[in-house]
Amino acid sequence: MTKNAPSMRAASNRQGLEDGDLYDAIIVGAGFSGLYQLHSLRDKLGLSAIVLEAGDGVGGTWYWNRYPGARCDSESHTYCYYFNDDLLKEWQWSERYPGQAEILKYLNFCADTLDLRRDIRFSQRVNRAVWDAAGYCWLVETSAGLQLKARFLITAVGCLSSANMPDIDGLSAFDGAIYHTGEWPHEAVDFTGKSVVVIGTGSTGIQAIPVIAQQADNVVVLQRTPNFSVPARNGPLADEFHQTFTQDIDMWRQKMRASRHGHPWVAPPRNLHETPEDERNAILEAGWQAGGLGFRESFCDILLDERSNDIMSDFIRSKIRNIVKDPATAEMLVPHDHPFGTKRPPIDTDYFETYNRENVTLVDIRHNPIKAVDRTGVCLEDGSHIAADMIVFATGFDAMTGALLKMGIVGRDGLTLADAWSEGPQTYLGMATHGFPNLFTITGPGSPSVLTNMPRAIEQHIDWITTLMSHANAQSVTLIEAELAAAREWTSHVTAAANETLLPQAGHSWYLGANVPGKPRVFMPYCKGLDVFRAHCAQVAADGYPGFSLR
Ligand code: NA7
Repeated sequence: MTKNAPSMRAASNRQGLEDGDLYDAIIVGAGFSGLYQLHSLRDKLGLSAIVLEAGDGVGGTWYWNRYPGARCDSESHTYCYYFNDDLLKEWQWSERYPGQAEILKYLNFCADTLDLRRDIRFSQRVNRAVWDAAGYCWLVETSAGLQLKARFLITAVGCLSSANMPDIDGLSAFDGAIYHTGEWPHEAVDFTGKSVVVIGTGSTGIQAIPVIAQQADNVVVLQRTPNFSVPARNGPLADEFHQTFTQDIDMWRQKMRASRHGHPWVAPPRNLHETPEDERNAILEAGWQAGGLGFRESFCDILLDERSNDIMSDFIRSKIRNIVKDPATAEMLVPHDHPFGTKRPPIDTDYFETYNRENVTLVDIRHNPIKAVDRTGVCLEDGSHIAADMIVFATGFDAMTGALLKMGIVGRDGLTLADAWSEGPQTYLGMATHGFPNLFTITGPGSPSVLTNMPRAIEQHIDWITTLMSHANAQSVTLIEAELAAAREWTSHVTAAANETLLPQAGHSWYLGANVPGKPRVFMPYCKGLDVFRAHCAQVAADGYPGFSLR
């Protein structure tokens, strides 16, 4: 143990900490990650931990993203905690894919069942966190003026939580209402009788546009890049589903553990381009009819072999042309600048069908960009004007690093996280950064995160971090820091892994940070698979944590 460093607190004396006292851990964020991390540290290790949350309720992503049509792309019975069978048995999902309100309710149920609220401070946005080398602790401040200190700082801020709002001339002069899907109001937004402009056709726009179109007077979609999308085939789940599921929880758990993405399926070992045409067409059609993210996994080489990807991409293109009745609109919707799956693949409910509605118009802003917004609508470069009562920005997020960099994190010797990552994030296993002792980033850049069914990646990270903290406690280790060489090597490996695939071919994807002006272009998520990553992390633990300095 480092001389004079405080040791971790035992369960028996963690009660009744005051604000000036030293916590074992401050966790930032009360979504899926923060809740489970609190439970793990407090209830499994008996440490003193507190969660600071910017919102006034739990839920994280699902607290903020309340836009019309907000729904998870993972199937309900897989998009939940698996660390506790009782939670799985007690909670019954109503649809194949859970909607935002239901997920939020689920996370509130978990927070209540596990009695987590008493250790969460709401309406506390962390805006500064400084490593105090003399005190061996993190000093954390919130915008509400709260100051706390803790030996460990654990970020549980999600990968997609910092809204990306384009800087458009004249936006503040707009007389109507402006919304960003990632910061949606808590009260219902009524589109009845309104002219609505939607900007963005990523997963979010693809979910929101069909729902808004059902209510609004007219909708104009401003599309910069056409996107692939596969039908979700959402629907209600029968009661029998829950009964059958709860009898076989372990089977589902094992299926997800065996999978690259943490979903309960594994791509069969068949290459698309080598499969005879009749056979592959039948497989693709069956996958399309089944719907969801499993479509991509009907063959194993979609992200590895351009020939196979071309066939799958063409299959989707032909579906778009079949669904959309107006040929000019259909052509505008057909993706042409990236292979399928190299951007986050959306799944939808009636997205392409929505363009057959009389009240929906698609406008290509790739060739005719937005020039400005004025009092009454959006002006395009060619001088045309689109009148609007409301503008909905479905323009995504400063993904994976945005929320972390906004927290004002300063590590050893005054090094800011922004400086440490000025050329792109450099982490060891996505969880630790050299120069930032006792800081863990759950599903940080360099981990599988957004390429997976998130709760599976979250549980893997938290279990691993919790085991490491337990090990540190047992060994009287008070400082844990990623070594520079290990972080460099891991980050190079993350890049090399991406370069073995087609993923970097989507040059404008947020996986690369390309959606935010000035952001370094680095492929951030680790793409070898959650199964491979889990095994690697387990080996690091078994070997005594090489790559970490434990003092
Ligand atoms: P995405 O996937 O980043 O999509 C954002 C969309 O907004 C995309 O179509 C962008 O076009 C468009 N965009 C972004 N900035 C602009 C500007 N300045 N002008 C016009 N259009 C713009 O975000 P989502 O919220 O849809 O999805 C994020 C993740 O959340 C999703 O993958 C799920 O994991 C949940 P572009 O393609 O960049 O040309």
